[in-house]
Amino acid sequence: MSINLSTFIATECASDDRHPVALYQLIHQVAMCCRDIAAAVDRSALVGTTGSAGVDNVQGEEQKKLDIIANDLMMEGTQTHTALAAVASEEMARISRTSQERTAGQYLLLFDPLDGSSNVDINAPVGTIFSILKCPSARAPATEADFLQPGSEQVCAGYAIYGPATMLVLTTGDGTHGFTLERDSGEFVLTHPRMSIPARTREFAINTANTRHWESPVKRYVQECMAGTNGPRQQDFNMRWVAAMVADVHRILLRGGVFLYPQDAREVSRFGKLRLLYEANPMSMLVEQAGGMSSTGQQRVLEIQPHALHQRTPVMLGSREEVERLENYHHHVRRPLPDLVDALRNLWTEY
Ligand code: AFP
Repeated sequence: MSINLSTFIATECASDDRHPVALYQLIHQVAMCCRDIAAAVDRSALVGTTGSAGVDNVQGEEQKKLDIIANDLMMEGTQTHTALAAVASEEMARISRTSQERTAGQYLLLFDPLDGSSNVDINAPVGTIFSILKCPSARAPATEADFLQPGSEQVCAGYAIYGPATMLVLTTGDGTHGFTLERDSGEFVLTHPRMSIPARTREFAINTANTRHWESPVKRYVQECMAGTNGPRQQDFNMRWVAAMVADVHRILLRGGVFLYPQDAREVSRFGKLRLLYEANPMSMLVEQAGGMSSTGQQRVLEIQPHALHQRTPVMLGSREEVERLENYHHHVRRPLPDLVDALRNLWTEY
């Protein structure tokens, strides 16, 4: 008998005394928003919502029409949820409060409404990434500072992938579980319980056009993979790059591999491309809950103390043995002026 998301949630509620029912209701509501976004993506070519919106978002990146539509759907679907204190999105400069009169125990929701949105125009996979935190300041309106918690504090992380099938993958700290949307009934059905990433892999994902800008440990790792049977790894590797983190991480959850978006010498003040709070943290929790690892090369991603809502971070995640190898390569290289780098990191408050 198939288990749908509502049944799964009811069972989790009954057996899990770590989280109140309100959290599971919120997760269900986020899932419904993802279902609406899937429908919007599905019909985009028919109703003229592909392509650029002609404006930049708060990060100075070009917004697609569907970035705005997906953000609106998430906001409309969650704004009135009583368990929610405030929301933060890649597409919004500041947080949005959902309730001024709060009681303790409410939640904060963060999301990237449409990850990999440039893929929409070529009918390739895109997705929504989300993270839920407890709101620490009880009985007062939520502030941006409330969101600046390490990823290890997440009570739920997940993503929806809009590919040949729409899937929802989530964790509340007890394994990573995948649900597939049954289009006729509109139900998410549990198809991938307790996903598990193999510790070993022969597949890596990185944008190799940036090779010349990487730090030496990443160059070394990729060069060794590319040397194949003739190199120190003594085996051939495959390279994959979908240009949407959701899709690359989804592949890794299903068959292993490693995904890298490292520090880039061009963006010294930005410490990587991907956003810590609503991209790297949720993906890291999902990967760890599936037995994988996630690191910056220097430290576990989930232990980074955030200092800004839209801060970026280097990410290396996936099969355990490969991420351990990457960490070893980083530890063998002395970081230039580490104090200055850390000071810059702390000073960089906005992006
Ligand atoms: P967009 O959402 O702006 O398309 O960016 C997607 C993304 O942040 C992430 O999902 C990909 O892994 C990465 O960018 C792809 O970056 P490249 O432009 O280097 O391929």
